[in-house]
Amino acid sequence: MTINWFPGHMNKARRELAEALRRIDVVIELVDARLPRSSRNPMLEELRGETPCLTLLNKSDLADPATNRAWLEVLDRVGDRAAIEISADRPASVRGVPGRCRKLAPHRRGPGKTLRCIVVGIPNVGKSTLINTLLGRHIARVADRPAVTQHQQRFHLDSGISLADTPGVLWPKLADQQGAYRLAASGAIRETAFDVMDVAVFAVGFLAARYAEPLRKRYKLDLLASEPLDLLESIGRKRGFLRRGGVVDVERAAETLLRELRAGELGRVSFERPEDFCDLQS
Ligand SMILES: Nc1nc2c(ncn2[C@@H]2O[C@H](COP(=O)(O)OP(=O)(O)OP(=O)(O)O)[C@@H](O)[C@H]2O)c(=O)[nH]1
Ligand SMILES: [Mg+2]
Repeated sequence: MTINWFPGHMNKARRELAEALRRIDVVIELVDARLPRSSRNPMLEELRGETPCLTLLNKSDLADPATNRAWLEVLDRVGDRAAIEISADRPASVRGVPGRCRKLAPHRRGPGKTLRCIVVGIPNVGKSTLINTLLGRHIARVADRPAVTQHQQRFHLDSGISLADTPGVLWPKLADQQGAYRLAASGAIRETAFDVMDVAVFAVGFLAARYAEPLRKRYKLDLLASEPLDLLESIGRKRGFLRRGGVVDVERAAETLLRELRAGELGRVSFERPEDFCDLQS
């Protein structure tokens, strides 16, 4: 699959991120709980140097709870970072974020000192939503599509913390094609940059392998065909997506599957588990 990863503003965002990281006390890294590895920006480690990092598994409401726990265990093992799971529908899960940031930068405690934090992450992962929850107001612009925030913007919390919202950044090369498919299936990449059919074929094949029962139930399928394209065709047939002559509209089935998967209508789905990565085995 070829994905046009790096439109002009993404390039600019990378430069801005590198620049912004120089005056920062704590990096708040948002990853998508459904794909914590593939949604993590590999450039961040290189760019942040020794600045401590709080990793937040966001959209945890859409991911498998047991898999969320498994990821937190893995992420907790890594040196100067802390990790917690959060979701926008549970503001209480977000409340601990300022305290965690303070803990990571004890030298910035004291009267008159502002803790400077930056929120980074891939497009559409929920950075602006997190900032709004922390502020208790809808100030940062939010929408369910990638590349909504176009410029860095700084906000102040009452508790002496400043937060910078940043545009989502994807990286130019992706070594792992599976990762690219997961990102596209999760909604991190603009639909104009990939082939919907390709990604839906990946997604339905993945669901048949790991979430067969929810897939069967959602689309009222008796048996799951072994070929992903046949699966999409049975979904289209069940939904009555027929073209003239009774031919199934497989494209419409593909779009429907991706939309419903992203909205959580197939239940809580994690696209990757720690055991899928050999370097994460303990
Ligand atoms: N289910 C779920 N949806 C969320 C969560 N957090 C954010 N969203 C939704 O995800 C979409 C993107 O949220 P934004 O806050 O605009 O994401 P962003 O990271 O700022 O995106 P860019 O500015 O485009 O990089 C919106 O539809 C949010 O409502 C969450 O915890 N769970
Ligand atoms: Mg945003």
